Amino acid sequence: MSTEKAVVGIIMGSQSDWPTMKKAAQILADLQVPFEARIVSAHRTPERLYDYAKSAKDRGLKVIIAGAGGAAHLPGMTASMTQLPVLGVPIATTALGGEDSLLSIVQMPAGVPVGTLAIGEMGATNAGLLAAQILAITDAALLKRLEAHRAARSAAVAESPQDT
Ligand code: RP5
Repeated sequence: MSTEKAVVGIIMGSQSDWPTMKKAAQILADLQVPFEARIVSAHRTPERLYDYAKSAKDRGLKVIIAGAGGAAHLPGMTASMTQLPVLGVPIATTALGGEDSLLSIVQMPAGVPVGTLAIGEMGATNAGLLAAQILAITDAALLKRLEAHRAARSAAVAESPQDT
């Protein structure tokens, strides 16, 4: 993890969310975006959530990525206490496959937005990329790294399928 001051905060409701949320961390590390990762539970550590959301902007964070599963209140509650953009990642669940997480996060009533990504690792990766794209609006060097990342992915696509 970078020792530079974090500009992206990755928060998650449980240690069990980390295997998913570490995809967001990985893409941010690849793009050299300083981030921090914390466990902050809306229902188990509500005071930690309050302190985190209220202090985030003053501590220098610019975007928050929040992952949670089940009745996933963490992204919405975080968004209610900060003006920083909050990107929500629905964690896949065993009971309902993550549709519970998705609907809990995406159906925010008008007025307090959460930018909701796909369920699971795809969503976590894209949350990392989207956070970087938001930061790249005012960071030309980061924009170049994003362009290189996308170009490398394009270059990796073969023109014709091969037998494996
Ligand atoms: C949510 O409950 C967490 O975000 C996690 O996805 C889910 C299950 O948590 P654990 O029981 O694994 O701690 O708060």
